[in-house]
Order: sequence, then C-alpha cells, then structure tokens
Amino acid sequence: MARLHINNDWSGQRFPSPGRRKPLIGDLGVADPRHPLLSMLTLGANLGPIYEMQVFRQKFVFIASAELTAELCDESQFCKALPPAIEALRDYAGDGLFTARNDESNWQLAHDLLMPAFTKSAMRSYHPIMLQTANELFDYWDALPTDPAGTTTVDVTRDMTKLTMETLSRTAFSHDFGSFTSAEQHPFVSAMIRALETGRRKGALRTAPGGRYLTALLDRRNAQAQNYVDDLLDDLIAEREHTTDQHDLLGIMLNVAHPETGERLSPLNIRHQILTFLVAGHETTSGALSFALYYLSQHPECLEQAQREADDALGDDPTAMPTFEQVPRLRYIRRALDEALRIWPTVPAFARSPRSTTMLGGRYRMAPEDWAVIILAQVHRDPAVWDDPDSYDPDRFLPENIKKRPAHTYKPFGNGVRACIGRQFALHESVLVLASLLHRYDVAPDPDYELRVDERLTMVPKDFYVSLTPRRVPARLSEQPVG
Ligand code: MNH
Repeated sequence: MARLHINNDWSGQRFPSPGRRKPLIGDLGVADPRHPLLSMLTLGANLGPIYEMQVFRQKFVFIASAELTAELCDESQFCKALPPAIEALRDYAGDGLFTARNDESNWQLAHDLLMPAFTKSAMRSYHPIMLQTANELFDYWDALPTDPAGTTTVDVTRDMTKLTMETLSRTAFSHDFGSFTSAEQHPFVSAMIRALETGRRKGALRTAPGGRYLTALLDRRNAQAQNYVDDLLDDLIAEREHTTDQHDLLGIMLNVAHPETGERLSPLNIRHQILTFLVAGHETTSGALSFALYYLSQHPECLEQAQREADDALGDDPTAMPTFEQVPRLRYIRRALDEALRIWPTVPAFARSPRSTTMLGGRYRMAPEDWAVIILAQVHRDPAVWDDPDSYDPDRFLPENIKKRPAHTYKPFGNGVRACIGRQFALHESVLVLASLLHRYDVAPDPDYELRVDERLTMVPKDFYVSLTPRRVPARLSEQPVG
C-alpha cells in the first residue's frame, strides 16, 4: 500500500514531537489553535534543536537552536519558504512583497522600486510626520482624565497600535486614519485582523478531511470584513488617481517605472502591496514599542538610564522631540528596544528551505521542497548563546557584547534578501517615540500586572497599562528671567 502523502515530509524522517500522536488528526489536539506559535514555546521546550508536529497530512518542522538557525540563514544555501499559514495569506496579499515566492517577478520589481524609500536617509522625510503623529498621541493622552496628582493610565498596546497605524498610513499613503479622534481602534484594524486570521485558519484546514467545505464556510463568515478592507484599499487608491506629485510609497508605486526595464507595478499588485504595508508595517512596531515599555517599566534602573539618555539629548523642555540626527545617537534606548525584540520577537517565526538537497546540521536530509520554521523566541533564548536568557538586559547589545556572539543568532527582522524592508523605519520610529515619551512623562507600572502575550497577527502584550505623569519644566528653567 502506498504511504499516505505527507506535505513537508523531510524524506520520511521523524523528529521529536510533543504529546502522543493520534491517528488522523495528528498533533492538532496538542497545540492551542488560537495561539499556534505561543504554544510552541511550551510544547517545544524540551524537544531539542529540531522537532515536528503533524496536523492531518501536514507536517511542520520547527527549529529551536541558534546553531541550526545560523546555518539556515546562509543565503548561498537556503532561502525564504512560504509555510501554509503564509501561503494562505496570498488570498489577500497575493504576490505582495511579504507573501511573494522567491522567483515571482513582481518581488524583484517591487523590491527595486521600493528599496529607495526605505534607506536610512529616506527616513529624513518621514521624520517630521513621525514627530507630528507622536505629538498627537501625547495630546490625546494629555486630554484624558487624571487623578489629583495629574497621573493618567493608558492602554499601551492599543495606543501604540493607533500610533504606528497612523504613522504608517500617513508616511506611506499620505492618508489620515483619524486614529486619535476616537478611543476605539480604527475599524480597519479589526477587519484586517479578522480577515487575516481567517487566512491563517484556512491554511491549517486545507489538508483536513472536508477542508474545502470548511474553508468556504470561513470565507463566507469573513465576507463582510473582507469587503470592508477591499473598499478601503480602493478609496486609498482613488484618492490619488490624478496626482503625480506625491512621493510617498503609493506615489512611487503608481508613478515610477523601473529604471532599467521600464516595468511598472500592476493595479492588482499595488493593492497587494498596500495591504502588505498596512499589515506588516504597524502591529509589528506597535508590539516592539509595547514590549520595550513593558520591560523598561519593570526594570527601574533601565528606565532611569533610558530617561537620562533622553533628557541629556533633549534638554529641559519636556515636550522637546529628537531631531533626525539625534535618533541614531540614542544608543541606550535602541539597546532597550533590541533586547525587548530578543525576548519577544513580534514577528515570531520565519521559514527557510534549501536551494538544493543538503544535510542540515550534517545530519538531517533536507530537500528543496522541505521547509523548517525558525521559532525566534526559542532561538533568541538558546542558552548556548545567551546567559540567563529570560532576564532583560539591554547591555547584551553593547557593541563589544554583540561582537562576542556568533553571526545570525539574533534575527527579529528575518534574513537575507527577503529580510524586513521596513527595519530602518521601525527602528527610527520606535526610538523616536520612546525617547520623546520618556522625556515627557514619568512612567509607572501597574504593580500587579503579569505579562500576558496575545498572539494576533504578531505578538503583543495583552491588557498592558502604564501610568503616565507629565514631567514639569524644571524650576531653574521656568524661573530664569526672560531676555
Ligand atoms: Mn517587517 C519582512 C519583522 C516592521 C514591512 N519583517 C519581515 C520579516 C520579518 C519582519 C521577520 C521576514 C519574514 C520572512 O522571512 O518570512 N518587521 C518585522 C519587525 C518589525 C517590522 C519585527 C517591527 C519591529 N516591516 C516593518 C515595517 C514595515 C515592514 C515598519 C513597512 C513599513 N517586513 C515588511 C515587508 C516585508 C517584511 C514588506 C517583506 C520583505 C520582502 O520579502 O521583500
């Protein structure tokens, strides 16, 4: 009898797997389907550097060690892979940058056209928009009710998501979502999360018995959210139909031809890219900011050092904001952010395949159709590389300490040509926002809060609040005689 066909079979090799495997449904009962990647952190905890799970006819292979990750990040031998959850997103994001296959021509075209908009120097034009948007967030906070001491409590993840959503839409599409005029999240955010979660579930169901019926059911339930997202994308493009003078991302996509080939992006591909940027560009950064603020609020000595750095750079006026040139000099704040992304990489995983059949780790036969999912939170806590890996210590990212670690052991932005195009954007925005925030407010944690992590499209802290107290202009400044 022919062996049942298994997707991602790895030549029939078996790796350790959590729990006892049941016939037919495989390991489905083991992982929490609403938190597939978070559950890997507990399920995969003692399974070694490589482990597997099987759900129906789909096998997933996971990587937990820094050593195997470093090997998979060798671009000459390995490349990005699209596991089912990412493949399913292609229903929405098609051949947009994130979900494109390596050999799809629109990937190279969009990459070449858009790269110039993501260089370090390109950040100069986004800087004032980032400042303006952060200021609107601060104004929104300042207008909230306070206790007699002037302290107010804010929902960090919700408000950081508003901020990053607004920054992204203003810089990329010159579109204002009005995020700070309502307490609620913009309906686009929930519609989009809903549409994309449907995609993820569909990905998991495709190999199930009756899978086609189940995915059609999910599509029907999701139709309203999907239509809403589609209409919004149409509006974004329609707003711009007759303008050629705006040089944001959308302007480049609508008006610029490839310098060598003269090719342009198609209208459908532009829709895919807009959705891609809206999704990839905001929750990821919002989570990074929220985790950084969480760890700073829990580590008074780190918070003090970060605040001192902001004060030294920005001076006596608590409402002062950093200049473009100051942002990369805020080294401690950057380290605080890097360390938060180590413990909680907000994009929790990425997948790799070999370019030709090879022996991974010298031991595991891996063919081009096989792929492995790198579980970043496990890799970033591999005790072979990180001392006391669960503790928060920004100084791990001092240059001399980075030099001591092997290459490719810290990968929050992915790897190689398919690494994050928005890395500079995310880092510039995050450092700028953290510095301005810490300069403007004293931050106090809720002493009873224990970190809970929500797995949405990305990882974010759940129900995380801090208390903010506006800092005053120091007396010596306000008492200075004028003139
Ligand atoms: Mn981003 C790819 C993490 C911010 C746009 N991003 C990736 C990958 C990771 C990642 C990891 C690689 C995934 C893979 O190999 O399958 N991104 C992040 C993190 C942050 C982030 C942790 C914030 C912190 N990303 C941003 C921002 C933007 C953006 C901001 C846009 C403004 N990211 C992308 C795009 C890709 C990507 C586009 C796909 C790039 C490509 O394949 O060409």
